[in-house]
Amino acid sequence: MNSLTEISRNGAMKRNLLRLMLKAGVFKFGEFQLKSGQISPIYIDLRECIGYPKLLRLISEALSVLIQKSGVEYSGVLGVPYAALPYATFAAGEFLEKPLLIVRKEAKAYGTKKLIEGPYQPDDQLVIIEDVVTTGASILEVVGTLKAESLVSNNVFCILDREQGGAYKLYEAGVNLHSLLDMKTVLTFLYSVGAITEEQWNDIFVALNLNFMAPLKLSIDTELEDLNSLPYVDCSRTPLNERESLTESPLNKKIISLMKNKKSNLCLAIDYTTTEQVLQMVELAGPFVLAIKLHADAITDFNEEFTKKLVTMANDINFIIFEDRKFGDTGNTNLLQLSGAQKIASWADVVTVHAVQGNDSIGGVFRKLALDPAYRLSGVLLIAQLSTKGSLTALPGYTESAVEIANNNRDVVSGFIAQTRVSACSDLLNWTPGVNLDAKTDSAGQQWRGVDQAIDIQQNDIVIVGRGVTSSSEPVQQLKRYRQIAWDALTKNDTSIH
Ligand code: BMP
Repeated sequence: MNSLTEISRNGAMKRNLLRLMLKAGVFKFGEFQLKSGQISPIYIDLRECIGYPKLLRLISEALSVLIQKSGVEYSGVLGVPYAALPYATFAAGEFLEKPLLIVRKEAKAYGTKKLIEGPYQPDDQLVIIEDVVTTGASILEVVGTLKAESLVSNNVFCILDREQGGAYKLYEAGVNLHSLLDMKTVLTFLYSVGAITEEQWNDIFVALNLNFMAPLKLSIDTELEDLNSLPYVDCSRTPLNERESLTESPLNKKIISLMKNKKSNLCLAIDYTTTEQVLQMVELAGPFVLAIKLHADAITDFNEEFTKKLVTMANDINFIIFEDRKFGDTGNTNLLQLSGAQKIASWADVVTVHAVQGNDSIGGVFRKLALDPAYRLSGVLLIAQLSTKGSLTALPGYTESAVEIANNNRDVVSGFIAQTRVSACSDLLNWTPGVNLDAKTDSAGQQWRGVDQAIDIQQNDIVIVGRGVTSSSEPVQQLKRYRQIAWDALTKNDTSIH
């Protein structure tokens, strides 16, 4: 698949980059004389990028992701002056959190007379950041300077490979070139969005002496450009059978086994306010769902008899009882709430917990009850992202921190409440609210999307549907409809199921 149409953060990042570059005037069209004497109808001026903070940030982030994904080991980031310095500074300081080094063009005639600035020891491995690679000559010069100081630098990360032989020259010298963009990607994008004609495409290939290829028009979906709506991790879904045996959490083993038996990855959110209404709906929904989600504190006549009936039904019809309390206090208060008036830990299989309270309060308290057979509670779902418009869970670093807490507490955290897949660990389940096949928003900040978006594109596992079913005059029909669509989407490429 071409990276320009990839449904992933990587694909979206490239599309965003190219769109912003186009707006910033990076691609200039006209008649430009090249070093070779050829006349080119395009001139790519990456220097324009630093004038646009959003673009500068996005390029630095994309370079950082490229470095992280490469698996290369390194102790510092070297920016090649001058053009690559802003990106290297941003990438090293903000995204990679590694020391920045700079190689001077000429040694100072006074002071330390050093050619390389920044902290280093002999034999340190560095990654090099460059803006554009044409023939590779200037990179090789830098590599030579570093070698003279016993520094190793076999990997260069650049924004654009002009495809003028640079990659091969570097390869011959034992240096790998990793580029965010190459000329063919740039030209395919420009042609696809109508910024260049077929004639210009041909002229550019000739002028730049590129290996010819026929013009390629891709349909580039602007709806997929919101980075936050795409999976945090690029991974294909592991077959359910494999996930069942991988997971060490008894709760997840039960959930996955239920999913397979009932052919359902549907959780119904019953947000009714009386026990009678709730129990009636549970009876209708029980056979079709994997889980019933409640807000016990919204039920005005909540009582112990209700929870007894609920537990009996859950045991008979086989579903998970999910109390969506969203605990978010000190560990001690969580504990009091779990065993307080509503005795949540004694009837709920799983509860939601806000990551905001931090690792210790989550791990300590919930583990204590979840691993104690005296309580029904056997796991928690961490809120990694909320579905509401403007939620602060979208602030940089929040979701990643929630994932880290989950990783530290794998015996008690069974998965996430999120909008998009947030972890590559296939034993952690991604539950997603904000699903409705017939409406987009309510009047209170909720944002809904369809099952295709939630399961296919955003790689979630379990859909949480509320009013799509509970406000319908024909709830059973809706339950059947949601269950079928969600199950088909989850299992369509799962060979362990068919
Ligand atoms: P509905 O489809 O009717 O909007 O219901 C969604 C349910 O999921 C509600 O119970 C809500 O509290 C819950 N929820 C949500 O909508 N978004 C979130 O991010 C987290 C939730 O728990």
